[in-house]
Amino acid sequence: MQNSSQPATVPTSPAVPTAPVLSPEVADALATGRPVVALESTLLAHGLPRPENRKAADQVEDAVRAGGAVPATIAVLDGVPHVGLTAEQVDRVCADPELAKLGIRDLPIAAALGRSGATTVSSTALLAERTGIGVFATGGLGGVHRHASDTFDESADLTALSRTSLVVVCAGVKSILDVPATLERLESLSVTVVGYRTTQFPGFYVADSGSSVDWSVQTPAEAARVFAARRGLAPGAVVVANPLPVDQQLDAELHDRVIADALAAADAAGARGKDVTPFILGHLHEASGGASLEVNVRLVLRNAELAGQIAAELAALPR
Ligand code: PSU
Ligand code: MN
Repeated sequence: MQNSSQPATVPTSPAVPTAPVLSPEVADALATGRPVVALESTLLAHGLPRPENRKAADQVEDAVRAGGAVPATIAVLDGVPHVGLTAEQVDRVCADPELAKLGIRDLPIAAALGRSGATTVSSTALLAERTGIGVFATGGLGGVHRHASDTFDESADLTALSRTSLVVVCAGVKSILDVPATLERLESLSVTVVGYRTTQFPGFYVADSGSSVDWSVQTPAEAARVFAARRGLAPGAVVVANPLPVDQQLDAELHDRVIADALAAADAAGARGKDVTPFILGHLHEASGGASLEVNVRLVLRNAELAGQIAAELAALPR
């Protein structure tokens, strides 16, 4: 992985190749053992509005660099998974309103039919791991939706993280979800979860979700060591939950009000399946007058920088 002298070679089918194409910068960094951080594209294409998403895409990559690592934004273009995008490729991801949202189960269809799409936490984690990238930054994980006992709506992110070996830096799970139920599922799935300098589990737009976790790490080096140990023991992810500082969070009263509105609107509109999360996030950004958008971008940038620091520590560990 990060300290090997060659980029990872991944199995691929001669009938329909699925091996990711690496940008020259990412390929070089992996070949020379320099730190790399994977970034997902669904949060750009489906989580943030156009045209603000395009600026955010550059800012997130800059934040990874500020943390000390090479950014590798991941998306599928014309059937080919790309790890590390050119500016034109990022333009495509951010501009196309028809771009698909691809979880792991959608990747073979995109590959076989030559389709394009943004990758979620689940599919980004899979492609990152196959490429030999050990650290991934996002905003908030998908999880168990409220009323999931009726709808069975639980994000594929959770099961993906149970079998994918990498560090995921996030601000908890999106606060539109059932956070306690999501933490229970992460426990059942044996996903390692640590708070970053806190044992209060972050609430995405707000510092504290009201749920706690058992463990915290104090430094990027500690997070890297936890992952090194996890990798030595069993496949699966280490979630590093990085809260916003209280003075940077979304106003708590506004938060509760707009989330209740957004959930009701999603219900009324009959949003289903993978449209639920983008619908609710879009509604929130409008209903909060852009306040939730600003906070969403801010937390992603903080996660990207911390991920860069963790990747740098990981690259410095002996393999
Ligand atoms: N983080 C954000 N915004 C987002 C997401 C994460 O700040 O839009 C995306 C991720 O791609 C995650 C997806 O995988 O939301 C979850 O979608 P679903 O609930 O349909 O699994
Ligand atoms: Mn879902």
